[in-house]
Amino acid sequence: MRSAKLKVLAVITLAAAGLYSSMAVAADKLVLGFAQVGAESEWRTANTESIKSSAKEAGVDLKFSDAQQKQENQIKAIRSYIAQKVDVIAFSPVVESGWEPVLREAKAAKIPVILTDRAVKVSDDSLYTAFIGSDFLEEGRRGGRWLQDKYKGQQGPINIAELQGTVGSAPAIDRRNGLLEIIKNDDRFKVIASQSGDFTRAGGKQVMEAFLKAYGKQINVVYSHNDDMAIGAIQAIEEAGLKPGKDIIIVSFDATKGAFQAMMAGKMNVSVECSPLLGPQLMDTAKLVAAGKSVPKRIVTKETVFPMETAAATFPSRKY
Ligand code: GZL
Repeated sequence: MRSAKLKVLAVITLAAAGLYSSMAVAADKLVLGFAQVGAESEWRTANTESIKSSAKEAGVDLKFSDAQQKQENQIKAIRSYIAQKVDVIAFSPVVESGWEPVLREAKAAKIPVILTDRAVKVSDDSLYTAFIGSDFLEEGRRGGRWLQDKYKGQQGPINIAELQGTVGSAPAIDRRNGLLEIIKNDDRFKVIASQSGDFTRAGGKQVMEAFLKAYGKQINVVYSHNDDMAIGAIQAIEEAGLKPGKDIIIVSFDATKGAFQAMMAGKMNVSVECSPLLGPQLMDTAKLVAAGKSVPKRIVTKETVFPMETAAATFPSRKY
């Protein structure tokens, strides 16, 4: 009887020890709550993949949500991470404004917040610990400089139809401002139309159809804030019997696989790189922040410009 009781006691002790050690292991795992914008573009899909695969590789317990491009859904997700008492919160803000209340709640709960991809406009930048992402203003300047080189020595007018990204989002605001900064002193260039296609292919096609109806062959250049809208616009241009990349020059952003395929087909002239592969930097930064280490407030991703002429040679090495 005694030995049986001893055996039971031993089993319970071992099990408890086992449970404890697994809890201890679980307790060691960083818990990161990530509120993603949505799944609106090829870029976003690659960004989500980078975050999920990097979390796995880094041994991070990732809680992930997709807001379908709605700010209220992102705020809800952040609130749920606060309630779950995660170690770190990270998100890609769908628009720049409207984040102060929920960021104050995270601060009150002593949960650090890391921004990835897009920035926020807040009165107190202690509400977030770090921002990992591209310099969209410089991306816009790169698009403007490419246009200046393309039209070097040529007469105007050079009429630009602009496909804007999500209204109020940092990439849409800054890719526009970067272009305007470069062309403001070159009166050959004129933005004759500008409308949001919300970063989606369907949105880009729909807006381009309207532009073609209103301006037709007056349009010399499409300046699209991302490849998905540019690919939608390319479809609309072809359906109108015009040749994208020749009759209408296509300037785009992201440098996704879709852009390389369009450039290799001669239908897109340039894509300014905007890397979605932010996962590894996010995991490294989250671990440092959770360990109470200091991290740079601003971590800028390194990027370049891909013209159609080099697309075929570059494509095999592309990761997204
Ligand atoms: C840019 C990112 C943008 C991409 C779009 O960092 O926020 O959102 O350019 C995506 O393709 O939808």
